[in-house]
Order: sequence, then structure tokens, then C-alpha cells
Amino acid sequence: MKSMIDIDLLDEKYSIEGEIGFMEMEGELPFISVSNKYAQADICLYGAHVMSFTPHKTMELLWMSPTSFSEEGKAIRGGIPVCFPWFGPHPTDPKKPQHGFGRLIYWDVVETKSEANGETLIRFQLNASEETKAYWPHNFTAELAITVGTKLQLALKVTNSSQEAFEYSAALHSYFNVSGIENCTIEGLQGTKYFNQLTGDHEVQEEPVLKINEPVTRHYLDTETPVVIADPVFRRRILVEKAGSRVTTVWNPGEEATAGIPDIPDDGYHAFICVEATNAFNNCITLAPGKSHETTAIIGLEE
Ligand code: TA6
Repeated sequence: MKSMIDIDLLDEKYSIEGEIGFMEMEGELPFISVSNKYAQADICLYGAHVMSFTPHKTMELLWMSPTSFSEEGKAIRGGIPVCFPWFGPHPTDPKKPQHGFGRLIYWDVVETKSEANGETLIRFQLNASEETKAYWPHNFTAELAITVGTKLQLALKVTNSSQEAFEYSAALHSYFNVSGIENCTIEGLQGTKYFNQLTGDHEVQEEPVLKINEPVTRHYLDTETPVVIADPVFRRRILVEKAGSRVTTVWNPGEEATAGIPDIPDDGYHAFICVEATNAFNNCITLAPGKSHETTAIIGLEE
């Protein structure tokens, strides 16, 4: 697959001087570096995976594992993995990769643009191919439009280009950089029903805010409301807004599980929380032929 990436050609076609450049570093997957008047961002071509987003005069919003793999065939740990066309384990075949193939394949860059307001747009596309059909039989186009401004917007639009309806699940699996998980609270989910993946139960969050003092894998159902990660030590509130996503996943593995995850340092779970714009469980997406659905996440600091 890597041989198909011609970084010089991409740079020639899609770079914008002083704003977008294509990078290839020894031992690393190729990525796009974006810099504009609002922010700095790095996006890996493998998985169309945002690895860094730093609005000017702030600290990095996303967490990247210092021990992440950066090689084909292995998912990047941290940033924003695109889970598609299934979320979690494959529904019937445990041999297929967790969270689908979207994060394990190069996406094509189809457009870069400097917007009139100074934001930067990068559009990626993934089309059905022999490679994707080995995992998933359907004809589809997935497009990820990433806008870098004071906020970072990701819009994942999936179109069914086959003759039959299909179902998929997906998530924009954002890892946020926090001062320490024990310092933070997550706001916006009170009164919301969730599937607790660690117990298998359905519960309702009674507490006004969620505090992470144990491992958490919760999928909040039928909710589109914004979520805030309040981090008083970093003195900031990260706002996660979404559209076209009916499930909000909150994940932190805690100490014991982290010890079994090779690409997170043993104490790494302190430094991040995942809040994800998901469509899965009771909100998988069924698309009739020719139809599309868009899952959007908007990430930034609360103003
Ligand atoms: O979104 C939560 C989750 O599905 C967890 O169950 C956990 O496994 C996590 O994602 C990370 O998955 P990964 O395949 O990247 O290790």
C-alpha cells in the first residue's frame, strides 16, 4: 500500500504554500501538516487520522500515545481514529479488525482549500476496492471533510453506491489531552441512558457530571447533546459538539486494562479521555442505494 503514496505528487497537487504541506519522516507514516491563522493540525494519510490539533495560544487538545505504532497494518493510538464500517468487534466475524478497516487503510486526498474566512478544508475519500471488499462486500464512498479553524470539524459522509441497502456503524473516536483524568469532570450527560459495556447493563446517569475514578466504557444512547470536558488544572473546558450521531461513547481503560494495551504506557490512562461521536448499537445506520448519511464532530474550547 505504501508504494501507492507519492508524497511529492500529493504535495505538488494539494499543498498550499504556508498553509498545507505533505510530510514524510523516517519511520513514520506520511502526514499533512496544516497551519493557518487559527490553529495547527497534523493529519495522517493512513486512516485520514487527525493526530494533533492546537488552536493558537492554547495547548494541544488531542492526546497521542507516546508509544503509538506508526506503521501500516496497525492502528494509530490517540488523535481521532475513524472507526468504519463497524464500531467495536465485527458483529459476526471476530477475525476481522476491531473498529473496521477505515483506520487501517490510506484515504485519498481529493481537495484542499483555503476558505475565505482563513479556515483550511481537507477532503479525504475512501472508495470500495478489492481491498475493502475483502472485509466488507459493499460498494460505498466514504468522505471525511476536515476543517481546521478555531475549532476542528470532522464530517464523515457515507454514500451507498451499491444496488442493495446496507448497514454500517461508525465513530469519530477522539482522544482528548487532559491534565489528569482524576482532575476532570464530563458534563452534559445527566439523565441519559447508556449501555455499560463493562457490565453489559443499561443504566441511566443520575449524577450531574461524570467523574472518571474507575475504568469506563459507556455508550450513551439517543443523544446528540454537546459534552464538555472540564479540566480545572489545565484551566480549560473542551467542548465536543456533534450532528448526525445519536450515540456518545466515553472511554477510559483505567490502570489494569492499560497494562494489557501494548501501545499505551502503563500510566498513560491518566492523560486522556475519549469522548466519541458514534453511530452504533441501537443507532446503526441503514442506507438505501444512492443514500448518504453524515456523522459530524466539532471539537474546540468552550468560548
Ligand atoms: O470506544 C471504546 C472502545 O470500543 C473500547 O471498548 C476500547 O476497546 C477502545 O474503543 C479502544 O479500541 P482499540 O481497538 O483502539 O484498542
